Amino acid sequence: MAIVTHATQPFPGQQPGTSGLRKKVTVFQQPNYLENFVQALFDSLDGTAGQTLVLGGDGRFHNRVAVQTILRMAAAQGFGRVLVGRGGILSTPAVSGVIRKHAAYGGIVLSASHNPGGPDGDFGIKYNVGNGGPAPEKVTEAVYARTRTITAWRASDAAVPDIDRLGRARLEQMDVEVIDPVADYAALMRECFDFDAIRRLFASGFRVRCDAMCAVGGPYAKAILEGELGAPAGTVVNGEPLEDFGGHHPDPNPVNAEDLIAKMAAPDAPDFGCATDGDADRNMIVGRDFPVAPSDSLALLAAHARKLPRYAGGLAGIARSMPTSQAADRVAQALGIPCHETPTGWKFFGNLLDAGRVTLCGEESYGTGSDHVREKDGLWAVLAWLNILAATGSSVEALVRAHWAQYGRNYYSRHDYEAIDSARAQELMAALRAQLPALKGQSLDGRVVELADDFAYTDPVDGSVATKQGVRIIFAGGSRIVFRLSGTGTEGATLRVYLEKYEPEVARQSEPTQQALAPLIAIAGRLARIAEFSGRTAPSVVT
Ligand code: VG1
Ligand code: CO
Repeated sequence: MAIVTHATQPFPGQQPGTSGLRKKVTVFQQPNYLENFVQALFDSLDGTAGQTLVLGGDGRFHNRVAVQTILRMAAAQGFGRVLVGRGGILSTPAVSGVIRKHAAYGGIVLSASHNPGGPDGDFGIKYNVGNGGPAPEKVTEAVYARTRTITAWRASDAAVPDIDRLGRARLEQMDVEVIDPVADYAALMRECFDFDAIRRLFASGFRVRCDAMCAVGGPYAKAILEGELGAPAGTVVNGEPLEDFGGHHPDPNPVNAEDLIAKMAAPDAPDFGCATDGDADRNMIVGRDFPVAPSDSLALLAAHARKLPRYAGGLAGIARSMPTSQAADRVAQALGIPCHETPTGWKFFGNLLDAGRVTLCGEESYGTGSDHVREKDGLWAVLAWLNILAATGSSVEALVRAHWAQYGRNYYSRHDYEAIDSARAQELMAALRAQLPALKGQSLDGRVVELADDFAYTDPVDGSVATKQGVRIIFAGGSRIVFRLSGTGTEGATLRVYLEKYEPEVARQSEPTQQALAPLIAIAGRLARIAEFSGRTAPSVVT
């Protein structure tokens, strides 16, 4: 068998976004498309000879084809070993954990995460570095630069070993080790949480509905919740990963997980509801008729972290993405620890975690995690909640309301205008930016603008700078409006408008969220001329 060099030509637009390269499946199916990107990645890595690579994906359509191709290319690149999840399956947090546990060089995650799948859906590829986290921008930029000059890719022409059977085989000089996708991850969860306490909670009759959205979280949730923790069979629903996610949008928010929201609002609702996304790094937590805002979830986990074995010694710090609400900041302040504000995307948390500056991280987009891996982790968040509920004997709603009473409530919502015209979206942002210098000190509907800028971030560890990370308008008293364009969509542009209002008074903490935020929503629409630029009179998704 031989290593064969295939001539190719660059494809435009192979630029990784917020989290890897995401395109329609049909784009990835073009000859050389995936190969070019993977070769560009390999070309920009140093010293891969003899090293270990981790490989797996969320099982969406095209996953298997891509795994086979990448195995052949990794053999040509001279990797010593590839650890591949059985059936090509590994959740994003599991990849991160496996890279760390086995001191791998890095890993490749095949997923477009929360984007829909299937032949007409999306596919994606993401590279994680040796700390287990998403490649920082200097790596993704080097890969993108290479995709623009690439002329050839290399692969073994040998048959790829069976990836459905655990064990070790050879491909050229490389070992292909097919691993149980769940084992290492489950071991890590046992170190983080008090499994006995959660077992007792289930034994007491506590009922959970865990919706894996026909995505990769299913096998993990089944093995851990039903297998280890004694939750009754049927606790995990939609637990088989399907290539098209059953035609659903595997994004755990109240809009896409409406079935879970309905079940949790029914008279016989379980005590706790949760959902995970396509690659199982996101989570949604729902109490009885009580969805928890992700920003609140981060703040609450931080406030109760000492009840969780891994975090019993306290937290070094917290980090949240800029658009995430400031609820966590208040907890950090009370704990006397720093709270870092980073651009959107988990890659910006990596340095802070590696440097030991933060222990918990979170994003408003249903992402929460900690220093146990370098990705957000859906099932980790679910288990953290269950552990806290077991330790406090409280309901979800009671816990959240007690949190608000102590720290105040940050009313929060995100409005998405999806698949709008890209050029018009750019114009909208440009027009907003042009207004920024004049906004400071102005009063908008009686609210004084304290700060108006385009968020820029200097990484405190390596000094790298990220600019244009979102327009933010901060009012006296802490209310905020943030505007940014999505970096994960595959159709036109998506405008995200993030709205936040702080309310310290318990008596005023029970208003419907959209009502509480209505004055800010009106200001946002007017300032950004959303209807005019987007051609829409209402957002397509409100979370
Ligand atoms: C979105 C979210 C962001 C998240 C990213 C990847 O990015 O807003 O918080 O990190 O998705 O999540 P954007 O650029 O579309 O706003 V995952 O679960 O899709 O990889
Ligand atoms: Co995801």
